[in-house]
Amino acid sequence: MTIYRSVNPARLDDVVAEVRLADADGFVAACRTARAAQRGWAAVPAPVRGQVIGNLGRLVRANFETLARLVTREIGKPIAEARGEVQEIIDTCDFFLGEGRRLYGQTVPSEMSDKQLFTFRVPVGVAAIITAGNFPVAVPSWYLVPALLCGNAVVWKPAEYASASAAALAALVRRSGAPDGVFEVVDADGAATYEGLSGALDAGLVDKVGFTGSSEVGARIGELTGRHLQTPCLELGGKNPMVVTPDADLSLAVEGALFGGFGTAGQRCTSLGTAIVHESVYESFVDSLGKALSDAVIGDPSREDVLYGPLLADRFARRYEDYLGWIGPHHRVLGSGGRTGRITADNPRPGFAGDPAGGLFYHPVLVAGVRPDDELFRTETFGPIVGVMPYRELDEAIELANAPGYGLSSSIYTNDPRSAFAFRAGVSAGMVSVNNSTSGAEAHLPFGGNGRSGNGSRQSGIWVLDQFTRWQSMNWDYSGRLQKAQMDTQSI
Ligand code: UN1
Repeated sequence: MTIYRSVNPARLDDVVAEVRLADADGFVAACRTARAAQRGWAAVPAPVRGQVIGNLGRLVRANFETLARLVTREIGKPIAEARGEVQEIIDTCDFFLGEGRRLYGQTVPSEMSDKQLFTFRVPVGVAAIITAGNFPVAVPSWYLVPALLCGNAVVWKPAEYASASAAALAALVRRSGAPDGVFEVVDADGAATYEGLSGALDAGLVDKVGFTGSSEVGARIGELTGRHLQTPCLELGGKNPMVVTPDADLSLAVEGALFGGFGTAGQRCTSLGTAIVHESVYESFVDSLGKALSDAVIGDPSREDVLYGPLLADRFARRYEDYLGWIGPHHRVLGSGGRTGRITADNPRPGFAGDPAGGLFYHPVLVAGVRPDDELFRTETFGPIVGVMPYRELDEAIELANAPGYGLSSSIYTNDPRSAFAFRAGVSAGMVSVNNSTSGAEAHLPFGGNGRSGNGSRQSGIWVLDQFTRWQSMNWDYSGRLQKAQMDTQSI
C-alpha cells in the first residue's frame, strides 16, 4: 500500500494529508460498488435528488471559509481565488437543485392518429470522474453535481496533491444525503487509475468517463473509452490567446493579461498563453504589462493582495524549469527584473510577500518577441510564463490565435464591434471573452474546448445534462390496431 503525502506548496514541511493510494483493483472495486447502488438512486424521484444537491449547496455555504482555507493551504491558491472557487460550487448547486424539478423530456406528435411519442432523459449509469488539482473542488463539482442529479452513481478520482480538499468536499457530499455506494472516492496515482479504469471498462462497470487534465492524458482516455464505443467528457489544456486591437483600452487589456496570464500562477486551463498585440500598441503593451508584473505582489497565498502564490506541487515546478528551456536569444524577458526560476535568497524578487524559503515560488516570466515556430507559442506552459507577439491585420491575429491547435478559451480587447464579432466567428475556441480575461468563466455557460483542448464536450449549465443522460424515446399506440409507421401514415 503506497502512502502519498500531500504537502503545502508554500511550506513544504507542512504535511496537509497522508492518503493511502489504491491499486487498480481498488479502483475496479469502487466501480463495482457504484454499479450496485446506481439503479436504486435512479429510482429516487429527480426532485428528491435535487434536494440532495440543495443540501450540498447549503453545507458548502456553511463551511465556506474552512474549505477555502484548506484549498489555499493544500495547493497554494490565493485565498481570494480559493473563495471564488468555493463560490463556484455553490453556484453549480444553485443551478442544478432546480433542475431536479425540470429534467424535461418532450411530448412529440405522431404521424398517426391515436398514437403519442415521448422523449425521456435517462441516466447513463456509472460515471468515472478524474480531475486535476488546480481547481480541486469547483471543477469536480461541475461533474459530480449534475451526474448525481441525473441519477448516476459517481466514482471520483481526485488529484493526489489535492486529496485533502477532495476529502473535505466528499464529506459534504456524503452528508448531503447521497446514499452509500452512489458516491465513491478513490485516491490513486495515474498508472493505477489508468489500469483500473481499463479493467472497469472491460468489466462493463463504467458508462461515462469525465476527465479534466492534460491533452496527452486526455488522448489516452479517448483511446481507452473509444474501444468501448464511449464518448468521454474531456476538458484539457489550452494555449489561450488574447488579441489586443489598436483601438482597445490598453490599461484594461494589461489588467486582463496580468490576471489571465499570471493569476493562479498561470495554472488554469483557461490561463492566457500568448497575447497577440497590434504592432501600433505592441511596445507600450509590453512595457505596461512588464511594469505591472514587476509591481505585483507574489508570495504567501493566505494574503489577500497576492497575484499568485506557489506552484501547485513539485511536478509543476519541474515543468516550469523545462519551459524556461523554450526561451531563446530572440526573446526579451520581463516581469521580474529579467530573473527567472525559483525565487530564493540568491535569486530574489523585490517586494516578495513572506519568506520564499521552503516553498515552490517561481518568478513570473513575460516573454516578448514570440514567433509562430517557437515551442513557447505552440504548447501550453501551465505556469507563470506568458508570450507576447505583434500582428498587423486582424485576419492574421485570428490565424495566430488558432495556430497552436488548442481551442479552449480566448479573448479580444477591442472597442470595435466588427473586430469583436469577426474574432468570435473566426476563433476556434469554445469560449470567447470580449474586453475580459481568458479565465473566469461563469458556472452556468457551456464550458469546454475543441482540438487539443477537448472533444467538443461541454460542461456547466443545462448543456452538461447531455453528458450525464441519454435520450430515450417512447411511442404509445392506443388505437387498438397495428399502425405501421411510414406505411399507414395518411397523406393529404
Ligand atoms: C480549469 O482551470 O480547469 O474559467 C477551470 C475559469 C474557471 C475555471 C477554470 N472558472 O478560469
